[in-house]
Amino acid sequence: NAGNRLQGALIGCGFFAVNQMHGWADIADVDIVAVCDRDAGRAKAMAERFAVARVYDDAAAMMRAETLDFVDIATTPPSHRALVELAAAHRIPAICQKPFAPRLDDARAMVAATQQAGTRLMVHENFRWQSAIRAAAAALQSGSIGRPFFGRVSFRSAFDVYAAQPYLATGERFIIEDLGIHALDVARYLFGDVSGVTARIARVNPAIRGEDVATMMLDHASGVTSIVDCSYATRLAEEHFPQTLIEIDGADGTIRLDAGYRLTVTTPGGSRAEDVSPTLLPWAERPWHNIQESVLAIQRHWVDCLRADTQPETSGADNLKTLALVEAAYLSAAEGRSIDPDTL
Ligand code: NAD
Ligand code: 89Y
Repeated sequence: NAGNRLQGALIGCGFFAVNQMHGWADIADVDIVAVCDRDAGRAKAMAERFAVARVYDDAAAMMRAETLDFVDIATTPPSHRALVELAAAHRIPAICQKPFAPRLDDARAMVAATQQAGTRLMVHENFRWQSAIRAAAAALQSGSIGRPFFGRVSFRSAFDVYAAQPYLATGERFIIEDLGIHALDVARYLFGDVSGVTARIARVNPAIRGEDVATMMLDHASGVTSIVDCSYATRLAEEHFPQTLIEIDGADGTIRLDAGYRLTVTTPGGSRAEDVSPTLLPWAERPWHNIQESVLAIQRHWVDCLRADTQPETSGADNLKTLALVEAAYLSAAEGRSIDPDTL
């Protein structure tokens, strides 16, 4: 196509997709040529807002009619499998929002379908792309704190997420599947593969159906033990939504990513504190700006991978390991024992 620009299409024009559309608008060599939502009014509104040429209420019709370099699936999980399989059938590379699928078996089938089609698949697992989290990872990888032995990835808030995402209040599963999944992925990103998960869950808010508190302990093959804890029932003096806080203890020092995007690295040579606040993109809205910046970062990564014909960091195959941690956590909480995610 003209000038080797990439032509993409958005599927699902709801709450979060607006960020993805802003992200695409910021990437010079991508054109979103069509948008689709089964609710035609939402698709039309998104097309008008972002000056998109064509509008569909049926993804299959869109994939038949358009010549696409990729589709960006921003629907809620129940539709993910059918849409990824549809893209694979049309040999169209696909990005799929997290949670990748409602269950591990669906996700495995989605990876198999894209592998058979020979098309790329990336899960929009964006938290590891937040600049503050990248800064903590770079400090760890520099080796300055020595061999890590303990980690904590923590997300505690009382922000009203149900207002913009009402479906979060009605599902049988809530915080591990929706938010803990990001924190579990960050733990994998920092400390590597996991051989054991022990979890406890609770529902504190009586107005929702699923769990809004989860405390998980992970055994990493690297020798690190990590705690991944998340809560939407934690009222603090200062609301930190949507910041992920990180603690890493190593043989020679420590790393702390504290509230307010303050990164402190302590080594035998002393302590160094740095402000690693995300860039406030022109379209961003506090407090969402760290997530919004990570949306642009992961979408740039996708374009780089398509251009170079390489696997994205959070490919479908990679994300099976994060989704296995979600399943392991629910099973551990239900049965009160530690679960090896490789047995699922
Ligand atoms: P939403 O309900 O606001 O929007 C989803 C849209 O998809 C709706 O307009 C719906 O009509 C449409 N849709 C559903 N099935 C469809 C189908 N088969 N074909 C076409 N359209 C279809 O949901 P949301 O809050 O925007 O969440 C969407 C996804 O984004 C979820 O998976 C959620 O977990 C994820 N999310 C990710 C982040 C992040 O930081 N990565 C943040 C928030 C939400
Ligand atoms: O859906 C969730 C996500 O992915 O990031 C925060 C969120 O919007 C609410 O928990």
